[in-house]
Amino acid sequence: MHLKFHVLPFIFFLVFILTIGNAQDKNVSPKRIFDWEKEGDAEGWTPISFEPEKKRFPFIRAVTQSDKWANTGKGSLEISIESSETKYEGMGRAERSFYSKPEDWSAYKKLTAKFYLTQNSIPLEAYLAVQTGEKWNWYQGEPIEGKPEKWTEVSLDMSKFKELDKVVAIHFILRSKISGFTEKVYLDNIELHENP
Ligand SMILES: [Ca+2]
Repeated sequence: MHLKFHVLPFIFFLVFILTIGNAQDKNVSPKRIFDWEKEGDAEGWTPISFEPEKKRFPFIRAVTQSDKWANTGKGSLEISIESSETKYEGMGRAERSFYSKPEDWSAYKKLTAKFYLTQNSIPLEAYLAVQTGEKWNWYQGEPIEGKPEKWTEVSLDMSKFKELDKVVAIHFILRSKISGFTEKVYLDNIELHENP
């Protein structure tokens, strides 16, 4: 009979630990929102479309679904850069807009994506940006340097963003110190995370 009183608290403790463990498992699994697995489907992504900003981010000329490289599955988004040989162009932007139907990301605190540079790629940095609300609040992350023949993660801490329940656009931005080149960069596995 005595044994019962010693064993019971232990069992409660065990159940408590298992419950906590399960809850954490649920929190850490991210939600994948873009992975470009369907042939010919760019999943709504385009080169920059907002006319007034094109001067600032000119050098991404085309985006297309591709099976050449992949971080998840078989496909990714191929981003084609063509920077001017006659004037300096340091940045380019690919984007997916939700203006017609804003996305609710209020349950998430971090956005991540992976990008791939080809073997002889010129040095390129990448960062993510998100726009929210009717006033198109702009939030951007820190630029990360890519590595040739490697997938590099770029991330954006969204924990302090306003109007995250009305996300109107997501941007992938590339920048370069030199100009006058053509290059292809691959983007894949964009995920939302509940934890920052
Ligand atoms: Ca993929």
